[in-house]
Amino acid sequence: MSANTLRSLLARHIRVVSARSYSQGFLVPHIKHFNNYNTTALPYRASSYSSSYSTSRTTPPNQDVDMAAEPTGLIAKSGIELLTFGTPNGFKISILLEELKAAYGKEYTWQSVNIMKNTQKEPWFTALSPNGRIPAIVDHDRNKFAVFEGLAILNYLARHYDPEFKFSFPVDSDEYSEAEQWMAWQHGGLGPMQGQANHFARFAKEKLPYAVQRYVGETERLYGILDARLKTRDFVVGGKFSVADMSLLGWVNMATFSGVDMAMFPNVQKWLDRCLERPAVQKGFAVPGPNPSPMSNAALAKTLAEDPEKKKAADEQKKFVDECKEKYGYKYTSP
Ligand SMILES: N[C@@H](CCC(=O)N[C@@H](CS)C(=O)NCC(=O)O)C(=O)O
Repeated sequence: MSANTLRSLLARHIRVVSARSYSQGFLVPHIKHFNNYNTTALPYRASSYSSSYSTSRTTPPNQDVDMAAEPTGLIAKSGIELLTFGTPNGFKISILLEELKAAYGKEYTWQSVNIMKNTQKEPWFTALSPNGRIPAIVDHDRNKFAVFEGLAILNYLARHYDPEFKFSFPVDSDEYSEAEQWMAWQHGGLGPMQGQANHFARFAKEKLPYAVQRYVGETERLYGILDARLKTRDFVVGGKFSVADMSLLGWVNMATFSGVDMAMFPNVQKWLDRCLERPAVQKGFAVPGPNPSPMSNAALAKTLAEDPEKKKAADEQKKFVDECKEKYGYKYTSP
């Protein structure tokens, strides 16, 4: 088969997959639960962006891969292979890989693992990523060494593939420790809290006011911490765009969806704008695509400006969250 024929066949497959795969929203723990979620309160139709995602992979040459199917195993023979999905935790890694590509010419391969189809629970995947969640990487050049958990992946990639510390810090420097602290804070705080805010305020079948105000409130508190950190800095650590920023970017880029009012956090907003100016960040957000994601702050703002019905739904959602806060006497405080 000629390269051109193969290319056109793959393109056709990609379109077929795009139309089929992303028919429901993401950030949903298990597909079997999703059918119960009430998506009418969402400021967009969950099915409205089904055609714009791609499950295509950056396929290394001479590989025979069925592009129409969900991944069933690794496809690369060399370099880094990223197993990901269009979520805040997935973006952390595609952003660093795009930065490494731009800075050092390091190529990588990615596969889209549809978490709504529970592909991340398949034995081949959990053999690489025991927690059954994306993201995960495999380093084919280092004996297929597999790494799971965003923080560990970012640090692994930085250790092995950022020799000039363009996006990281020498291991014995104080900045290394600072970056580690903020990345741990993201893993133990901002990510889980914002994830639960999404779950209870957006997706849960049962709307529990206590849980809604608890998680949206705690998320706001954490944004206050980040805002204070960024008051005197352009980036989270060491005056340069680093793994510490990457670990947070995907989450902050969808803060509005989670019920966070970005106007309360001007330093975070300026930092986000600064990061989004980087071409590699834009490319990272496009894996697996689309970019901007329908849940990003920018896409949501556009949707709400254009669609009065969705604006109405969003206003109702905000009113609901405010009522939950009032019911339990929640007041925003952040040191
Ligand atoms: N602490 C992990 C969190 C990973 C995570 O929660 N991934 C989500 C997507 S953002 C996932 O795979 N969800 C599917 C599931 O729960 O089965 C990290 O930062 O890598």
